[in-house]
Amino acid sequence: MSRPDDTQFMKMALMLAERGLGQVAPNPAVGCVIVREVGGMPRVVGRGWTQDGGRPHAETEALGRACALARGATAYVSLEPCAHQGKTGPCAQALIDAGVARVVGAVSDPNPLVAGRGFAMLEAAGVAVTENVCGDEARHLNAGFFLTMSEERPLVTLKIASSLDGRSATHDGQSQWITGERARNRGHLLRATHDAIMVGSATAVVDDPQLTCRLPGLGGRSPVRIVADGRLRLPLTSKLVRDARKTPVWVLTLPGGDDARRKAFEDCGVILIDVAPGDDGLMNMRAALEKIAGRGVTRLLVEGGARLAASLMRSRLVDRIEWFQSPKVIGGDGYPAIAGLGVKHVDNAPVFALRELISLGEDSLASYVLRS
Ligand code: AOF
Ligand code: ZN
Repeated sequence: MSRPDDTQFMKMALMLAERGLGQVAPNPAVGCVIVREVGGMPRVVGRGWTQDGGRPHAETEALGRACALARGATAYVSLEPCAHQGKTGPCAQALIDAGVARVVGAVSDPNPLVAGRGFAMLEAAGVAVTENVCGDEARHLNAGFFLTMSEERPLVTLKIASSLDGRSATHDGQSQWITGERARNRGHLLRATHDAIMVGSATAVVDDPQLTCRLPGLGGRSPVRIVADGRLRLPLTSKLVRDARKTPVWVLTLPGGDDARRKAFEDCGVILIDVAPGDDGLMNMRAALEKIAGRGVTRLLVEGGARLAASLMRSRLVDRIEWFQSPKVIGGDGYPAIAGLGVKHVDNAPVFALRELISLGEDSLASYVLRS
């Protein structure tokens, strides 16, 4: 049975969990808050979240802070505590050993090693368990982990920066800067909370981007950079290739091609990942995402360009859109943010639901999720 304070403390656990996004893959980002009554009032006696690289788990961290105060307390966990033996013992057992009286969980862990066993272990030891508190929020937060478990692909978030009329560049290709500094900084924050960033080869060739997180203090949080480049058009002199040894670069490419060119990329530290073509001879995006997930990516940020965005959209592989919009109007002779989708009937167009809308100076950021 849930109690009045449960939602409030679970929200706290979710906020802690969020700190791990982009840092913990392939693990989920989990938060844990341990609460006990002190003088008739609930008091937080331990907080923890999944640490960089995915270990220690959130519960270990929180129990370590609470020490003896965990006895008789309630633990709020944003994901079912694990039941398997990893580098350390199961978190469910650690909660039992610490004498926790009640565990409130947001959502069960889809990992087949856990999948209900964590809650069952707790109940078998006499710990009271309340499930499904803030379940939707917890699933939203760890959608990347859930998708890798259920569909063997990462969560795909498309980032777009466009004019008011959805153009990402003028007719002669000029795109710097459509949105202002605050929007660009926010874009860097998005990078930090994803495991990898992907761009198409045209964007990589034309813009020569670095695709790193350059926010003060978050420089170490740059994710893997991925270029979808079927024909290996990326110049060896590009910024991406030049510092591939510092921040990893993966190039998704069609099998075959020039061996010497492949070797030249590999000599620069670039990881080449072969992706089979679809019926149209182009890279099969579903297969590409499976390869990326197989290497541990749960949250993928796609930063353009228009054709990569369209091919993912056509394959129904875009889960979320982060749309930065400036108040400038470029007009129909500019480049569209998303290339043609071949939608004939409006009823067949992909539909997204607005989740959040914020102002960033004179620009706006609208966050959408795919409407299922
Ligand atoms: C928890 N708390 O903070 C996390 C959990 O490779 P391992 O041994 O670290 O286990 C990874 C699995 O543990 C992961 O797939 C997921 O099922 C669970 N993650 N569990 O109790 C945590 N991150
Ligand atoms: Zn655990």
